[in-house]
Amino acid sequence: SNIHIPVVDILNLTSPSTSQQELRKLHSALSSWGFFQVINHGMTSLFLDKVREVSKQFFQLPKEEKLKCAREPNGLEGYGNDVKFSEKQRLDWTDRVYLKVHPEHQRNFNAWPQKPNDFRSTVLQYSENLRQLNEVILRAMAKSLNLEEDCFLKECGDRDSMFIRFNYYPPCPIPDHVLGLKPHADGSSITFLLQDKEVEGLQVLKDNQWFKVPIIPDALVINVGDQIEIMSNGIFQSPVHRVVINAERERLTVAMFCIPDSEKEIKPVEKLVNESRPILYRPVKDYVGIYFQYYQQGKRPIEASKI
Ligand code: AKG
Repeated sequence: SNIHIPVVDILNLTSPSTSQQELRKLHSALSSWGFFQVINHGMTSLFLDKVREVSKQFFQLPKEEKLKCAREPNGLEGYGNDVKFSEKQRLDWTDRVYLKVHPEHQRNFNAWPQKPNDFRSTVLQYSENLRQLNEVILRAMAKSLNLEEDCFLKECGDRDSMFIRFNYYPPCPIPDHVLGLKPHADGSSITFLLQDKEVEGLQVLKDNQWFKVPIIPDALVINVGDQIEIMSNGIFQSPVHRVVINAERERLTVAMFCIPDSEKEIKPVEKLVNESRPILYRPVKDYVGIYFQYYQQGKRPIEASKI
């Protein structure tokens, strides 16, 4: 079934008189679904189409061309498929490109597609837009919890990173037997997703049931990841989601993961801990490192931090 995840209007969050109603909507979306969609985020429909277009053009290149930016065997960035870590594992039906876009000095352009020609400039522009939007969202989230506006933001700094993942799901002859992406929750603080304009596939788990995340063409889908679940002492829920695939149609999405500095300790905000809401998570460092270990063992990484 479809879900009615709230659609939040950024203009109502950024005006001097931030609308209380919009903040309540945000709070309720994040505490029940962990997902919401945003409109009026400042990027035009034309620009979002451009992001989708350069991504799709890359995946349509001949294999030899794509392999020029192939992920190294033990590497993280570049072009490749699902990472294989066990013989028993059922691989996700997907082609991907994974790149670190922030901080700027850590960009490794050797792993970036050289074609199409405007791939790099488009992705850099998109990343800069999302870096700014991330700040707006972090402020709004803090306000919706009655915290100081910069409460989450001051935990972020120049050493925080942003990774972009282009997901291309080709049509699959046996879509009922394979997934585009296995169930998981994100290890990020926040994830932004630009969905395919026409083909659905993203589903979110709630009360043991899978719900489709509907397409709103010019909106961005946002979900919180485990690190915000920890900082919010569990008030905001990092949702488990998966991707189903399609027998006839290809699907393309672009995910951006915002990740706090791995040297910093992540822990519940003090003001969100009290007698009626005891502390639920212990402090963690380098959550993404823990994340991969747990994920490969088939466990939910957030369990590593639960008290
Ligand atoms: C991811 O890249 O982690 C996603 O969840 C992608 C979701 C999608 O392709 O709809």
